[in-house]
Amino acid sequence: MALKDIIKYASIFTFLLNPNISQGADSTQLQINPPLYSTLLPDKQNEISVGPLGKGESLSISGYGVSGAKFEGNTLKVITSQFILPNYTLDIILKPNKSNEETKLTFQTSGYRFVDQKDSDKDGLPDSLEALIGSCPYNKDSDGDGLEDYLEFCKYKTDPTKKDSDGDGIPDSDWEERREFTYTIAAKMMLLEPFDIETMNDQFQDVRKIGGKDKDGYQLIQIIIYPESDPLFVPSTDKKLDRSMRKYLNKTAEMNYSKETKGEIGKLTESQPTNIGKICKILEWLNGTKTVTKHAEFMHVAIKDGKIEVRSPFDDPNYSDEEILEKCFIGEKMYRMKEHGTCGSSSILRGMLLRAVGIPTRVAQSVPLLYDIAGEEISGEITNEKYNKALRVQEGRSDIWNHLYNESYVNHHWMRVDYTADQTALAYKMLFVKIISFGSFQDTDFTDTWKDETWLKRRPYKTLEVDEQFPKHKK
Ligand SMILES: [Ca+2]
Ligand SMILES: [Ca+2]
Ligand SMILES: [Ca+2]
Ligand SMILES: [Ca+2]
Repeated sequence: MALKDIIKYASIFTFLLNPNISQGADSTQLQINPPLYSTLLPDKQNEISVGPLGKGESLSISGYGVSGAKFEGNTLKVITSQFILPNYTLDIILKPNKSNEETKLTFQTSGYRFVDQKDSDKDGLPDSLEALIGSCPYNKDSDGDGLEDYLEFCKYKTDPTKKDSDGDGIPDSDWEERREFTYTIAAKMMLLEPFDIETMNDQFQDVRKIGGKDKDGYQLIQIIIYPESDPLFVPSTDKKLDRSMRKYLNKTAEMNYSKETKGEIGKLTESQPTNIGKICKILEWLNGTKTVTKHAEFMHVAIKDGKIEVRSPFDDPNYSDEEILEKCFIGEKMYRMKEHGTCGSSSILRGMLLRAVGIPTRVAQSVPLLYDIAGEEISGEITNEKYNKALRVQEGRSDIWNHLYNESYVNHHWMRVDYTADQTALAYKMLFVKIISFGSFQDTDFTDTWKDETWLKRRPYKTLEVDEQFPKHKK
């Protein structure tokens, strides 16, 4: 295959692909940014058709978040593992045969493809996509049924142009009715504070309180999880911020950063014009940092009046409390040392870095939907093979199990950013229930209810009942 052919065919898709081509001795490296709207979905096969390939030629693919790739005929199937959508940079390595046989190569990815990014009503769906699905580009809720076009399209899979998608007389907005077009898991959970119904309602969850506080302080919550939700995030160069988001750029006691750090991170991300490009760059940087096994967990530490207080001492005799705090809880220090502790600590460092480049970011706390503790009874079960494997994998575990991550505000929606390390498999399937999102540990004190010594006696969360529902209608 001749290099000119690659350039020629790749450039056909310049509105979707941004090829940078370099030629090595025996391979041609074609670096593409997957098309803006081609969402590469975690744990799904993302197809990129390449070819036809010449005899003896082969292609391989690698990139951040790519966990595997294989060819079927002329289709390259890419499997991605990280829940960061959708702007991966993939390196496609083409090994041409030596016979100079002419081969044409085209790149096309599955998903949505659009030329422009204009989003007149700022609902997260670009005008061109709204034209395609028939919704109004100047109205966030085209059919006036109370569900935004964006959520009907990405989460509920109902028709954004009909108040009553299945014509049975019950509007789409009905709490149960909106579950009929996609697979959902319903659960009843008991939660201790802190939790927050407002931030619990997001692109993967519908949540409401169904009871008051019982004598032990638990409140009963009903939650519907939409694990098949495919949020759409359009990479944007727009720097204008929704006013209410400014507080998620603030420096805090833990997400602090110096002028110098801001400058360095700015440099690191300056090659990326879009917000999602910057997020990817920062995640790549974080991948290169070290995880330390110290213990400054959020349940030991609180922030009062901007001062970090250690509520229960850390258990490492080799380090002072102050040193452990610096390694695990203070953004600027972690950045300088290129170190961080567990997920809570990573969420501080990641949050700090994203804020430093002007992307509003907060921290989210989540808990497993099901927890395997001997003798604990939960009514109902999950038969969906895709999800039941992800449940109860923590067999025998009796310590506090939870996961913190970040959410960044991108194109008028909060986007869940990165699920790290061993939690990935569980968390990206959304079978962790998000219980609260917050701008700083100053606003949310976990130390009263999340003490590990009282864990088995007084767990902060407990699932009583689960119930799944497969879609009743095909879209
Ligand atoms: Ca729109
Ligand atoms: Ca609607
Ligand atoms: Ca509708
Ligand atoms: Ca209906």
